Amino acid sequence: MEKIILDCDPGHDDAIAILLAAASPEIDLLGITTVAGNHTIDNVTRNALSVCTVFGIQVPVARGSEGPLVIEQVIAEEIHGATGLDGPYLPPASFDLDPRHAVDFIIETVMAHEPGTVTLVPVGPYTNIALAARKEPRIVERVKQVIVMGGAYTRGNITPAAEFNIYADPEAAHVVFSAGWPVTMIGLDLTQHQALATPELQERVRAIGGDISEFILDTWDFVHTTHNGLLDIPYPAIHDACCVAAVIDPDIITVEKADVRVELEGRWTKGQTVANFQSASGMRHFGGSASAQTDYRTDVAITLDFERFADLIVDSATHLTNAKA
Ligand code: PIR
Ligand code: CA
Repeated sequence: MEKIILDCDPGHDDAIAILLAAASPEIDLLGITTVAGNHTIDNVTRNALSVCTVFGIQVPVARGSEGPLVIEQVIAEEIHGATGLDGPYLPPASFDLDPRHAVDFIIETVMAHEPGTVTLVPVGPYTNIALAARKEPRIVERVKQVIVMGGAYTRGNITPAAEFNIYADPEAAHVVFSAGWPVTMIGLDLTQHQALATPELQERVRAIGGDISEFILDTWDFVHTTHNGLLDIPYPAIHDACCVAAVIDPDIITVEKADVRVELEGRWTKGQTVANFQSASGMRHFGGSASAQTDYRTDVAITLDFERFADLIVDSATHLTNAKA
């Protein structure tokens, strides 16, 4: 079993990431940490507890950072609504928050497990992860890997160049990409163009029946209406669950190595992830010279095995529906 901490800002697609993490036999979900992103920390934390309640699961949930490290807070209310998870019915929480701050939860959990065994899965802005790496640098060596949802090497969703999780806290993203731990970047190139809730997938979820099935369909119905006019995609994107799917089955994605840098100052490109896939030394790499430069090697996700991904969602929803009955 792969041990993970899911750091999230639920968030419609974050809820599907929680579903996969909680239901899959391949995953040991050590805890959920929350971060301000899609909405305020109060709302996303309340949503995380509600989502767990709907799914009939109980894991430690620790509340995290209220806002980005340096810039002013940006939220994605135009996509996720006034609660951050508008659409489905959100029941009151059936259990209490973990008393620790998310940053301390991450540090204590990573340090309490064997080196090389805990995977961090940040699917909101990376504020908590960056703070944890700064507060306890030993976690950088100790975690197994970091599989992030965020960035894009083709096009953005919040600006032409930038993806929301990076744009909402670019300095935190810089810390995560440059820390030295193994990073896999699952960006919009994959999540917004290959991981969509197609009519076929929606029908398979509908066929399960029950309140978990209804909840999932309601999340997709809501973002389908808010995507309209904002994004040129035909069906709701299931961004965050792609990272959990890649923990369950690394072969579900293909990756290519690149040196990924976060644009912190661009006029049109702030928050862009600039990915250098080129390794030949003739090119002027970052820093303008071909030599004597740090090379941050990131595994950048390129393609998704969508059929396998869809099966994981249907299997997870079926499993939790049966467990709840
Ligand atoms: C933000 C998101 C999704 C769509 C828009 N337009 C804005 C959230 C998702 O939860 C995901 O983690 C990431 N941020 C995708 O940019
Ligand atoms: Ca998210």
